[in-house]
Order: sequence, then structure tokens, then C-alpha cells
Amino acid sequence: MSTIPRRLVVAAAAITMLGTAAAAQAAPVKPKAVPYASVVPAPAWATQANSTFTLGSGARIAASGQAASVGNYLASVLRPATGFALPVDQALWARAVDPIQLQIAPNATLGDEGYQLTVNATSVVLTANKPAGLFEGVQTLRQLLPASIDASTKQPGPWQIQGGKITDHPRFGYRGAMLDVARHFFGVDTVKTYIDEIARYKVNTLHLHLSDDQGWRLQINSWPKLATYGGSTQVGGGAGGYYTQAQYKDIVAYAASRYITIIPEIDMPGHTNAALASYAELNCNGVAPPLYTGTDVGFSSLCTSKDITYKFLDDVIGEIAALTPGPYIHIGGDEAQSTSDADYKPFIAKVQQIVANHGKTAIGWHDISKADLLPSTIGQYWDTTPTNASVQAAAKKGTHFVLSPANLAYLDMKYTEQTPLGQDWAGLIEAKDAYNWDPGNYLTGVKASQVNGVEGPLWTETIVKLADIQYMAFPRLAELAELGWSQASTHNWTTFKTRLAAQGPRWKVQGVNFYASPQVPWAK
Ligand code: NGO
Repeated sequence: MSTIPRRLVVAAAAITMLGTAAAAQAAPVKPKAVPYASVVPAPAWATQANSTFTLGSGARIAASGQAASVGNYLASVLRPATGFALPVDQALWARAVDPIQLQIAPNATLGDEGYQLTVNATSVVLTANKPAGLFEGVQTLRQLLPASIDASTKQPGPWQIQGGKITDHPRFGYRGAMLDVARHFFGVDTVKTYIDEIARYKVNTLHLHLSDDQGWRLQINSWPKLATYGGSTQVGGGAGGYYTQAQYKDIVAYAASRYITIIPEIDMPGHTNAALASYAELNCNGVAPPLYTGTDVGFSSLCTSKDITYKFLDDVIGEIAALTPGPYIHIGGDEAQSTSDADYKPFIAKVQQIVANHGKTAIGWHDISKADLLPSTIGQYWDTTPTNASVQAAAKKGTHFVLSPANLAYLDMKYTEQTPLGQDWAGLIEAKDAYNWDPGNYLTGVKASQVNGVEGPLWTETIVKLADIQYMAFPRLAELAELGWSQASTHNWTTFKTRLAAQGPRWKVQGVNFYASPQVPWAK
């Protein structure tokens, strides 16, 4: 029998463990340069060289003229983990001597968002036609650094980048995410965090679903009760909320600094209970219904026969157009089950014209293709089968579409039956399902040239906080972003899943709550 008191044995074991931890700290595993083949979305063209660039503590970033703001952004995302000062030189002489150089340089093949990245032992040179291209190139550069670069506190490094060259540009111009802030309201900070997370994957559009039966989420000065009363609750009966116009402008400006266009949606003529509850005169019977906190759809409709309805819409769309620099206003148009087709078609025709009168282009869920559309009006496809007669008929007349098939692109669908959040009406969408389709040839009767791109909508009936948004969006939004950006020739689940796997450690470092799908061989 041992004579050593038990509590001393435990203490000794603790000391040994501490010793082991200290030893592990003394010899940290050095992060290695990342292979080019792990970048998401896959670049159009990439080749690796045998050299390695090391970002040193004295490094400076040259970014003059139009490149300056992206240079400042690059420095700001690299400073926390490196702890380096990374001054940004705006003088022209800096181009030749600084190790990191961002330059605007004409190159016809790169378009508005393309870029070229050249890394050798002594320099990293990023060139693009436009600042947007530099911004997308910076996202690639971040992924070529070890995952610890994404930490918010100083990490040991070394900060190496594999030598090589990338020439990259997107397949589709529209690469979007949608956040439903109506079913549950999300504050400005949550939206900004989501903007930063989607920007990493070269998503360039954030569609905000600003109104629905359960809530109206944007202050409208000419109809103030929309927000103060119509925004006062949400699914389940919580407090709801709304953005003041100043807060909305702040979101728009923040998104613009990440080269993301905000598309505001006011859903109509259905999904309008919050507005109908706020103003009795918008109802055909002149009686305001109570606020609604359930999750049914299809029960509400604006009164399409009243003049006041169009005065209301002109005021609302006018205010939103004035607050929104982007070219689009989304008019919803989905699930108008309480509006007859005879009322629905002229209503949509009138509203798209109101949008045009305010200098914007209308987008609507593909249900609007039942109506006579202006050549500029865009449909957003959300059905679960690739064939739809009115979509085909509109396409024949030239309508363009953004693709969000609910059984492939809806971020609120569960991954598996066990997923604690989300819905399953359109099916389960595991990681492989989200990737295994081609937006270019998905819709029957719609040519690839009529597909503007893809969007991942996140409806929030069951989503209440940032961690929920992240869990449903990642990895699937990164997958959809790849379908939107990468050339069709790169499409291959077997190689893609390894690239996607490299994102896992990055999300962990960033504190992004993602679904660790068993279909993906996540990197440690
Ligand atoms: C549908 C419906 C939304 C729901 C969503 C849930 C469209 C365009 N309208 O998509 O109101 O929130 O499904 O998945």
C-alpha cells in the first residue's frame, strides 16, 4: 500500500501535465504555407512555384490611388494575428520597394472583379482593373496564409505564402446571400459580422428580406407606424425591432466597403400582415388585422384595387431607393395565395414600374413571371424542380434569373433529419447536395447567358442568433459561392471537398459556428 497521500499524487499528476503543456508550448507546430489548391472558391487559373514568401514584422503595403482603401483593409485584417504594424504606403515610389503591392492595372481579361496575384520569395503583387478585383484578390491572399492569420489576437507565425501565380475572375456577376430579418430581427452588428463572413468567399450581394407578415424592419418616414408598430414583434412573439434609416445606411456603407451590394426587399402583395396591421386603410375592408407571430404563409394581401396602396408603395419604394445606392429593389411577389391572378398580374406590372420610376431595377421571386415583365425585371427562382411554365415563357421573352432552388440553395433547410434548426419542406441539403448542381444549365428553357448568378436565402423562422445563422450558412454558403465564382471546368466534388475541408480550421479560429458535415474530410 502506498504511503503517499492521495491528494499529493493528484497534485504531482497535475504538475506533470503542466510540464507537458509547457513543453508543447516551447516547440509549437509551425504553420506551413497553404497549397493553392485549397482556396475556396477555386481560382480560374493557378500555378505554384518552389519559392516561399515570408511576411516579416517590418513589412509595408504599397497601395496608392484607387488601391489605397483595399490596402488599408488588407492591413487591418492582417494586423491582429501578426501583431505587425503593416503601414500602408500611398506614395508611388512605394510600388517598387514594398514587399506587398496592390495596383490598379488595366487587363481586359480580368473584368470588374478579376485579379492577378503573383507571389515570389521577396514580394506579393496583386493587380486588378478595379478596386473590387483587388478586394477579391485579398480574400484569396488571406486563404493562402496559415489559418491562424484569422485569429483576433497575436499568433506566433511564421507568416509564409507559397510562391506562384493566380489569374482569377468570376463565372457569374451575381453571387448572393439573403438574410430574413423579418421573421426574427437581427441587429446591425450581426448583419456586419455576416457581411464579413460572406465576403471571404467573394459573395458580392446581400439581399435583406425587410418585411413579412411578422415584422416590418426599416423606418419609413412617410409611414412611421410600419416600423414602430409593424416592427414591434417577431416569430414567437419576441420584441422584434427595426433599422432606423441611419442604421440601414450604415449597413449599406459597411457592405460597400466589402464590395457587397445591399438589395432591400419589401415583400408584396402577400407576406404583408405587418403593414396591414399598421395601417387600416391598406386593407380592402378598412380593418387592421392584429400583429402576427406564427409561421403560416399565404394569408395576407395588400388591397390591389385601392389607389392608396400605390401611393403607399410609391412612398416606401421612393424612400428606400433614396437610401440604397445599389441598382436593385426586390419586390417579393411570392406565395400571393390571397391575391387572385387577375389582381396579381397588373399589381406586379405597376410595382415594377414604380421601382423603375425611382431609378431602380426590380427583382422578384419567380412567381412574378406570371405577370408581364419589363425587360430589366429579374426573377429569383426558388422552386424545387427545374421546370416551370411561366418561368420558361418569361425566359423566352428575355427575362434573366438568379437561382435559389429551395432544395439546393435554401440555407434554412436542415442538413440531416437530426439538424436541430431549420425546416425540411424542400428536402434535406447535406454538404454534397449543396454543391452538386450546375447553375448554368439547371433551369429548363433558360440559357446560361440569362442566369445572372446564385443566391443562398436564409429564412429565419427557426433562426434566432448569430451562431444559428453561421451553423446553417457554413459550409453551404461557401459551396454556393464556389458555384457562383468558379469556372464550370473546376466542378468536381472529390477535389472540392478537400478544399472545403481546409476552411474548417479557419472557421474554428474565427469562432464561426459551422456544421462539420461527415461528408467532408475536415482538416485539423
Ligand atoms: C418560401 C417562402 C418563405 C419561407 C421560406 C421557408 C419563399 C420565396 N417564400 O420561400 O416565406 O420563409 O420558403 O423556407
